[in-house]
Amino acid sequence: MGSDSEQRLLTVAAAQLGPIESLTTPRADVLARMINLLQDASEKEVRLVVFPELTFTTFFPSYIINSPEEVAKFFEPASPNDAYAIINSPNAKPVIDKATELGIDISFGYAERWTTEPGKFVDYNTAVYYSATQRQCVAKYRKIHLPGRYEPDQRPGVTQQLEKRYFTPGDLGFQAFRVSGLIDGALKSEDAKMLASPERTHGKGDPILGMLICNDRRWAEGWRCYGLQGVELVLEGYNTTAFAPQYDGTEVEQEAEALFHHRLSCQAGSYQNACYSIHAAKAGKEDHGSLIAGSSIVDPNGHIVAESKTKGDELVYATIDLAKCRRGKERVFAFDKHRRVEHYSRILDQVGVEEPSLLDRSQA
Ligand code: CDV
Repeated sequence: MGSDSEQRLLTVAAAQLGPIESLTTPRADVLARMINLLQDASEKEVRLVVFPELTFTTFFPSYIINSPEEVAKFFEPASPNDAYAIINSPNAKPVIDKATELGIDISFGYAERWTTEPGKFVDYNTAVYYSATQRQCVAKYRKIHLPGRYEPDQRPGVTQQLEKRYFTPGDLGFQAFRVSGLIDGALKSEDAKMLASPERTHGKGDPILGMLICNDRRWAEGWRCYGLQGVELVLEGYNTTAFAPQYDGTEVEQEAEALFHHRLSCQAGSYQNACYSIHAAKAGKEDHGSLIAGSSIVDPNGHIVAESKTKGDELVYATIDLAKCRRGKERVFAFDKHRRVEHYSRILDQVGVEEPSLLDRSQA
């Protein structure tokens, strides 16, 4: 007998993008490809589409760009006066308009230039969630675990990863959010007032979502922050290097290993937090190197329910039942019953590794 009797069905998709070849690939080309994927999603009755990290451009942090004017071309302006300016940017608006017309919610990544006062800005690697029914963005996430380095690797022929040069770590934390309009009959706060115990609302309201960006999916800490808010669906876009000549292994070996670690992270994160997750790649050979595919939808038991078959533009979709999150949340990962926070202080107090002291020879 499961506790997941009442279905909460939702058709969702990862919109994998094939390569965006170079720094000068026209945005209009990318927008047209995204619109095609949305059209495809509409024909499949998809309600929510996730696009990759830095959706609109090639993965520019793989390039050494020294001119601030050139760097600025990759960023979208935002400010406290208009935190979601992206939706009116000509660089994104055609996609927003299409999503609104089709009634499909979308999440996508972009480079955000946050200006607090003239001349002062902070650059983030950002994702937003746009609700088609509400005609507005309802959530923003800024990438927290930035990989790579600030100074370029000077060895000839290497694949660069310069996210620490172009972005500041996100400052918004892992804030879960609910989205209306996705699940029929969702319990609302007014209804809950009639219930004796607040826990009886768990798993019955509008879906609880969280966003991660690429490297974040490898870090259990972010997943667990969402898990502790009852997350049911994690959205994640990525650009993951398939091959870098400076590392060991042939192209085939490195790509297989990168895909293995990608799947391992997504499947473990979903299982250990009893949630679904959607993962959208930018894939294939761009000018700076190659990126893995492997866009997928993962269920709360850690199984991949749909996965991309190509390295090109591809819609990976599935109808999921959010009620299936309840079993994990109420049994193995019933956090309120089983977590032992008195032993977890190291996770907050310590950043790097502190090994136990070396042993004496006498202890050999
Ligand atoms: N864009 C990324 O965050 N890429 C990292 C690589 C550099 C490890 C990733 O986790 O896929």
